[in-house]
Amino acid sequence: MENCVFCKIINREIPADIVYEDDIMIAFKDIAPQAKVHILLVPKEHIPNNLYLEGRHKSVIGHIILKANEIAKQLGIAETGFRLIVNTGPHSGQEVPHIHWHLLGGEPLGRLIC
Ligand code: D5M
Repeated sequence: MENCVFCKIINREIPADIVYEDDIMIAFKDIAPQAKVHILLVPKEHIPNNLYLEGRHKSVIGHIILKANEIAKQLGIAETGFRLIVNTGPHSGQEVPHIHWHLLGGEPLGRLIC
């Protein structure tokens, strides 16, 4: 998708600190971290937000959520715990209209974040 910052990262048009990638998704460090560890998990398909998910995306969603566990383990935040967040639409504060899961951890988290 033209002008989508996350599509540009996927297409290597802009740089990112990538921690994981496969055919379905990419994971990279958030540019403005809100916790010691703050990773964004992003499907390669441009899906604007949670409301645009369809039945055919079930395997993509499952893949990303399972990979979140692996990435959390790889980054050493699994045992102490982490949070996965998906913002959807204006009231959530969603800034980038390409669905993504925030993976946050590495320290105790406040109740409201992202
Ligand atoms: O979260 C969007 C998140 O995306 C926000 O935490 C900043 C992050 N962001 C924006 N641009 C970049 C780049 N170029 N690299 C890494 N991270 C980025 P939202 O849920 O949409 O509010």
